[in-house]
Amino acid sequence: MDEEDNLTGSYGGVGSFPKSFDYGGEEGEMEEDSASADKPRILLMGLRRSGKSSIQKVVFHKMSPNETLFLESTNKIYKDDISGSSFINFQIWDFPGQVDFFDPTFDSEMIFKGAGALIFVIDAQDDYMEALVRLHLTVCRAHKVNPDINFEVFIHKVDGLSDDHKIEAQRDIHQRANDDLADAGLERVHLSFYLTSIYDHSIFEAFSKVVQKLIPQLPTLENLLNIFISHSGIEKAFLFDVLSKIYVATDSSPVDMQSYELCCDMIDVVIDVSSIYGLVEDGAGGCAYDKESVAIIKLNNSTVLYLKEVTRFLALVCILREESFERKGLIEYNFHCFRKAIHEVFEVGGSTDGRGGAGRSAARRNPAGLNFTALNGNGV
Ligand SMILES: Nc1nc2c(ncn2[C@@H]2O[C@H](COP(=O)(O)OP(=O)(O)OP(=O)(O)O)[C@@H](O)[C@H]2O)c(=O)[nH]1
Ligand SMILES: [Mg+2]
Repeated sequence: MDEEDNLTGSYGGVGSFPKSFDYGGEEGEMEEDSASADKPRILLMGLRRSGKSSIQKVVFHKMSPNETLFLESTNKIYKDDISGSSFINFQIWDFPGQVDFFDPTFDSEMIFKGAGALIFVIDAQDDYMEALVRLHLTVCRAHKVNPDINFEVFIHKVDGLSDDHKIEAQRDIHQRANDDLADAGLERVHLSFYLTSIYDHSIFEAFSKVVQKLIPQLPTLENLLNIFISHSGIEKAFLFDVLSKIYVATDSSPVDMQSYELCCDMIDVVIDVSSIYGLVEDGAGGCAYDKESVAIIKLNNSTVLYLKEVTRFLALVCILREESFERKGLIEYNFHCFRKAIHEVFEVGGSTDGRGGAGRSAARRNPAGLNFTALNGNGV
C-alpha cells in the first residue's frame, strides 16, 4: 500500500513530465519544439529472443504475430517515436538482448533518467533463471538512477503454456524476483507482473495498463467515462488509442477480456472497411480514421457495439444492450458532452498556451460540471 501511494504520487506529479508532454491536438502536426529526447520513455529490456522487438512491432506497427518469426536480433537501441500517429506521446526504446551494464559506453543516467516505465520481458517458454538474474540487475541499476520509474514485468510467450503452468510460472517468478529484491534491501520497489503473448490480446491489455499509469489525467478520464455510461444506459466503455488498440481509460467496472477483445476487433473492422471503401484523403499518414468516424454493430445476442471519434487519435467504443440503444439521441447528446470534456482535459484544439497543465487543473476543478442528460428512471 505504501508503495502504491508513492507511485500514485509520482504519476500525478506534473513535474515528472516535461512541459512538452502532450497528447497531440487536431492541428496536423505535433509541436516541433518538443525535442524527442524530452519525451517520456518506455524502455523494453530483457534477454535475447525474449520477444521485445516483436511486442513493439505488433503493438505499434500492426505487424502480424507470424511475421515476427523473421525479425532479426536487435543490435543497438532502437528508438521508436510514435507520437505523430498515436495518442501515446512516448518514445519506445527497444534494447538489444545483451545490454552490458558494465560497458563504459552504457550511460545509465541518460537511459533511465527520463524513463516513465521499464518493461522487462521474460520468455516463459524458456528457462527463466538467467532472466531473473538480469531482471534483478536491471531493476537495481534503474532504481538507483530513477526511483520513480515503474517496473513492469511481462511474463511473455505464454501462448505455449497451459493455464496451470501460466499461474505457476507467474507465482514462481513473482516470488523469486521479490525475494531477490528483499535480499538487496529493496523490498519497497514494486514490480507489476503480466502474462502476455503477441498471439492474443493479452499484450495489448498489458501495454494498456503500463501506459495508463503514465497518464496523469487518468482519474479524470475514468470519472468522465463513469458519468457518461451511467447517464446513457451503457454497460462498458473504453477510450481507445486507435493506432495501437491500447485503451487509455475505461469506466471503473471490471474489464473482462472478452469485452476488450470485442472492442479491439471492432476497431479493426472499422479501420479495414473504411480503408477499403472510405474516402481516404492522403493527409496525415493516409489514415482511415477521421472526425466522421462512427460505427454501430448489432450482434445477434441483443448487444450493440458503438464506436465514435473523440480526437484524432482516440475513439470511444461502447458495449450496450439493444434496448438502451433505442435512446440513441440521448446517447449522442451525452457523447457530445463527453467529447467536449475530453477536449477540455487535453485542450485539444484549444487556443490557450497553458497546454496540459492548465487543462488538467480545469478538469480537476470541474470534472463533472457537464450537462449530461440522465436516462429516465436511471436514478442518477
Ligand atoms: N510463441 C511466441 N513467440 C513469440 C512471442 N513473442 C515473440 N515471439 C518470438 O520470439 C522470437 C524472438 O523475438 P524478438 O522480438 O526478435 O526478440 P528480442 O527480445 O527482440 O530479441 P533481441 O533483439 O535479440 O534481444 C521471434 O521468433 C518471435 O516470433 C509470443 O508471444 N509467443
Ligand atoms: Mg529485438
